Amino acid sequence: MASPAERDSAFVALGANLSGIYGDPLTTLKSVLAELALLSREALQVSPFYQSDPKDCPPGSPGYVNAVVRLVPLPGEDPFSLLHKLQNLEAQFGRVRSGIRNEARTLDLDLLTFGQEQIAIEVLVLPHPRAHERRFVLEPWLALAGAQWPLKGSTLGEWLDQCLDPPLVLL
Ligand code: PH2
Ligand code: MG
Ligand code: MG
Repeated sequence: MASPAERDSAFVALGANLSGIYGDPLTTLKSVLAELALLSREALQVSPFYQSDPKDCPPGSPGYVNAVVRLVPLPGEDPFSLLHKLQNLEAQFGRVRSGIRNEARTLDLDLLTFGQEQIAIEVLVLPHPRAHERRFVLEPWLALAGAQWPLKGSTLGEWLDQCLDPPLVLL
């Protein structure tokens, strides 16, 4: 059974590997926290910030800064309305999409989970389909209270133990 904290939480992964209008990647991620707080009924929980090697990115891609936050969605919010707001924030923070897979970006906001919702359609898959194989997601996520992989099988900690990605650098 999911605890109330798990039922009510949405977890969002933050990433950036390009400087933008708000400054370098770390400054960008810190700046967007104020905007994310407006999408939460409770105080945002924020993981530590980490530097990570680019994974599955075009050759020569810059290193990333990553973190995970927990928010409690506003009344009436659903996964699609929250996704839309996250995408608007990416654009507000200078994200440009040229269509190249995993190209460098000023801001990436990935919805990892929304309560216990399971969705698999083209625009949104929940839980995030690659979260469990990425150290840059698992490690910050595990730093937050209520973090739990919502599907049967492995726990977040077990996914992290199995993960072969290189270590992150704590910022
Ligand atoms: N995001 C990706 C692809 N690769 N690598 C790191 N280290 N951090 C990311 O946030 C990241 C990535 C796709 O969104
Ligand atoms: Mg991403
Ligand atoms: Mg994304």
